[in-house]
Amino acid sequence: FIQLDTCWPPVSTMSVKVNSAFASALLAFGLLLPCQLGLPTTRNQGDRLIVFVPTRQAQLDWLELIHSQAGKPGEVGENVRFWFGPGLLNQETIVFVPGGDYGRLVSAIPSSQDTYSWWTVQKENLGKLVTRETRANAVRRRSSDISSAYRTYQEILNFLDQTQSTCGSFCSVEKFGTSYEGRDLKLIKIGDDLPSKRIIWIDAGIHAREWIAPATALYFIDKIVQGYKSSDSTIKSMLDNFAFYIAPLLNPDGYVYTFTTNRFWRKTRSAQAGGCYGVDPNRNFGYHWGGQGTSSNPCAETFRGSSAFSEPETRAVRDKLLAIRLRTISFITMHSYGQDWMVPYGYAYNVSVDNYAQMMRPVQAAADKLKSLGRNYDIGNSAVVTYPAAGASDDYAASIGVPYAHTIELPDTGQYRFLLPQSEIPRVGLETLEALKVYLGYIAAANQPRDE
Ligand code: 0X9
Ligand code: ZN
Repeated sequence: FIQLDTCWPPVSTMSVKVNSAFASALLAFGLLLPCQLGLPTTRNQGDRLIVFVPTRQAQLDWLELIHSQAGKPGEVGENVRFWFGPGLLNQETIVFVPGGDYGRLVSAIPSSQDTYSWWTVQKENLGKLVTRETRANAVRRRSSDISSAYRTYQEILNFLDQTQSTCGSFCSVEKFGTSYEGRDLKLIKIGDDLPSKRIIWIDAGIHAREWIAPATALYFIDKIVQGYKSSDSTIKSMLDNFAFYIAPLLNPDGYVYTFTTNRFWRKTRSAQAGGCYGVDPNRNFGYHWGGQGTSSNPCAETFRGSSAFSEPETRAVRDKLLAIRLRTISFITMHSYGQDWMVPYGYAYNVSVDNYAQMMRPVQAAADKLKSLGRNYDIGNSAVVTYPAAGASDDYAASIGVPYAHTIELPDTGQYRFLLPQSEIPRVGLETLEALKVYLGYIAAANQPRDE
């Protein structure tokens, strides 16, 4: 099975349009490159995941040093990517190390003065796992059920259009912006879009590699529209109370890049100084922009951008939100992973929204529901539950007066991380929708437009 960095021949020059079943067979036998199907190429051979648990300040300092070296030519940390941390003493720091950088990094790790090691390799070869995911996805994506596979950007657009064409005046798709590379930012409105209807905003895919999030948003759209058509009583009452604005893919450029080039890409794809690409869109919103948990280094995973709202993707969300601000009762942004349902503010420790207790009531109910379905979620202030991170969209929504604002970190808690098997989509979709129903039941009472 040959591994190439680019598709060859390019898809556009392939004269016959391949039948997808036939293509899957070719793919399974290694005769067709995954990228020719618009799927991720087999990269990441030898890439590893290392888990560090610093128990001493010197170890934490060293992790900070490596973290600061992102993109710096010749430095040990040049190509190392921090998936979590560095945070506090005794907290896990999860580090992605490309195969070619592993030896250099390992010889630089300060040795532990303890009898046990302070780091372990958790995944020996991410390439093997990415290849496995790619093949599985190629086989199952033929199903017309939207939730049978992780969908491509184009499939997501097609699904939105198809949904709109079957639901009449009851839903409508709106383009609310354009990404840096020129892709559509779309949302679907479901339910009567009357000025008197409070809006539930749900978005996903602001971070490119968190594939379960857009998949869950698509599951919601599918089930809410189906439920309406079949007169499902719970869905009907949800739609009596609220209009849903669901934007399943806020960062299409990054998402496409995770299919074609780098499965673990997080940011947008805008060109930055020093030859690096992308801004962390969840550090680019204009509330305490540039604060804790953000980086000024364009090569870092948490690069905040050159200014607040420097990115077209975050500007589009801001402008849409400002336009519907007074009608919006809840803002929910879906990410992965971690199984957390969080409440602002998260720009620092020890800051909170005034109505924290009120916001936590439906969240507690949602977490109880998830628990009854066998899934444990952590709930609470986002800085406490994860880490301080300024310039995130949940904080921004709360700052403009949206009464409920949450980041949800979908499954899992660290077994598969971003590579959650697609066979999990229906379960995650179902349990999250059940939790959302309970959550919405609690806030339906506050169903009056704000007058400001
Ligand atoms: O770091 C983030 O942007 C989110 N976690 S993720 O692993 N999906 O990247 C958490 C954001 C939580 N919200 C705030 N800290 N405001
Ligand atoms: Zn995320």
